[in-house]
Formats: sequence, C-alpha cells, structure tokens
Amino acid sequence: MKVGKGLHRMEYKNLLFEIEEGIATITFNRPKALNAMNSETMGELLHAVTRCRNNESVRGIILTGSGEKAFVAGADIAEMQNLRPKEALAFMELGHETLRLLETLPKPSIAAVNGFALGGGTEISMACDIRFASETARFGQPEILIGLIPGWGGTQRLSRLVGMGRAKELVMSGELIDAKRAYEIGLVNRIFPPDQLLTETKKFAKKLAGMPGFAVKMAKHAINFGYDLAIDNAIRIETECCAQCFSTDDQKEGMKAFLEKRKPAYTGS
Ligand code: DAK
Repeated sequence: MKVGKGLHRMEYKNLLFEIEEGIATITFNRPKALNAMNSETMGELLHAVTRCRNNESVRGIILTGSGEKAFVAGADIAEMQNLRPKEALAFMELGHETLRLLETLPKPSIAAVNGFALGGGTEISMACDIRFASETARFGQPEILIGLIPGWGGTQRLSRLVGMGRAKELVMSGELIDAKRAYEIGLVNRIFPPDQLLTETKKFAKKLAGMPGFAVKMAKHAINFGYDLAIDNAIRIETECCAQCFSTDDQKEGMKAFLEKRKPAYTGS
C-alpha cells in the first residue's frame, strides 16, 4: 500500500512494515508478549524479508521492536511448551530459513535493539549485518534456563561474533548482559540513548544505501562466504568479488571523481 510520497506500508498481524526512501523498516509488534516470536510472526518475517529481497527499490533493512521494553523477548514459550519434536523441528527450520535469507540478502541490514533481545531475539539480531542498541537493551541466550539450547543459530553465530569462550559463557549460564557489555565483547556495534536509536539507525542505513550498491553487495558476500573457509579459498572469493566491481559504472565514477577532486555521483549500475 502506497501511503504518501515515497512511503509504502504493508499490513501484517504481528509486524509493522514500511519502506521509506529506500529503507525498509520491519517492526516486531506483539508488545503484550514483549514481541516474542511465535510461528505466525516468523512466517510474516519470512514474507517481509522476501519482499525486501525482491523489491529493487529497497536498499537497506532495519529490524526493531515496538514499545520501549523489548526488541524480541525470545521464541514464544507459550507456543513452544507442548511442541512434539517434529513440530519443534518445523518451527526451527522456518526460523533458519528466514534468518539465513536475511543474513545473505545482497543488501545491508541493521538491528536496532531497543530493549530485551533474548534467545530468539539475540539470534534475529545476529542474522543482521550490524547491531545498534539503546542504552537500555539487554542481550542473552537464556534457553538453558528452560531446558533448551538456542535453536535459531545462537550457538553458531554468537561464537563467530564474540568468540567461543564468551559464547559458551552466555549459552551455558543463560545470563543476560547489558548494552555496554554487549559492546565490549563485540556483539553490538554502537550504543545510543533510547530516543535517538531509530533516528541514528535510519541515518546510518541511508548512508549505506548511498554507497555503490554492487560494491556493498560484493563486500557482504566476500565476508559472509569467506569467513568459514581456509584463508587461501577465502582470499580467492574476495579477489573474484573485487574484480567484478570493475564491471560497474560506479567503480569508474568513484575513481574518476577522486582524480577530479569532486564528489562521486553513483547510479547503482
Ligand atoms: N514467550 C512468550 N511470552 C513471553 C515471552 C516469551 N519468550 N517473554 C515474555 N512474555 C510475556 C510474559 O509471559 C508476559 O505475559 P502476560 O503474563 O502479561 O500475559 C508478558 O510477556 C510480559 O512479560 P513479564 O511480565 O515476564 O515482564 P517482566 O518485565 O517481568 O520480565 C523478561 C521481562 C523479558 C525478563 C521476562 O518476560 C522473560 O524472562 N521472558 C522470557 C525470556 C526468555 O527466556 N527468552 C528465551 C525464550 S527461548 C527452537 C526455536 C527457537 C528457540 C529454541 C528452539 N526450536 C523450534 C527447537 C529459541 C528459544 C528461545 O528464544
């Protein structure tokens, strides 16, 4: 639905979704359950992320939570309580499909973590490229306290982001950490006062959206797909991605502008 100049909104039951100036903002919106993720919300997230992938006008994605208290307080414990293993597997796979799609989207994504990001909430934030947090944000993988382990990539993405020792500390104890500690261990990129979080996140998303788009895509691809490879193979991926940038008008324009001592005018081609 087109709402006003450059602003599109899409109706979901548990998400707010809008596109403004090339930035899609997806807001988890079940405030009574602290935005806990049930299967319906995860299905809607998959739909929204797919739309972002298919819509060429979307050049960046922000994920955040409605209300002041929570980003996402985890997978919905009430829904999960009586799941049989087969149903649990289906719920887990829906989450994996969604988060892997988000993580590998050829456009930048930022989690604006405005409160509790627990369990599935930390896991969703880690599938984004960058995490900005409000001073009041709290992170953790408390699944162990309810007889589980993380089920949407927490054991894997957390150790890649903060190291194995810190990941084990958090996953095995279930302890929560505040935004400052999350920043110290490299889980969070930047911290803002609560009333500035979304504005600053949008500002940064727009900055990334103004970069040469193909180079942004190649940078993300090289980092994502080189990370788990042996160094010689990883460097090969970087080399191929970098070489491909020379096929773009933006590379020609960027270098020409530098030599002519002027600002580049990128077209995204
Ligand atoms: N699920 C369902 N409802 C939740 C919830 C959650 N994760 N978190 C909060 N709520 C609900 C509360 O039940 C309460 O509902 P009412 O009683 O008002 O109806 C409402 O939100 C407000 O919460 P509180 O009253 O508890 O608020 P407080 O300020 O006192 O406490 C809190 C805030 C965030 C510290 C607390 O709510 C809390 O500890 N929440 C649970 C946090 C948590 O354990 N999160 C991790 C969930 S486990 C898998 C797939 C995924 C996963 C695992 C497996 N497979 C399918 C196999 C991932 C698992 C998780 O994420």
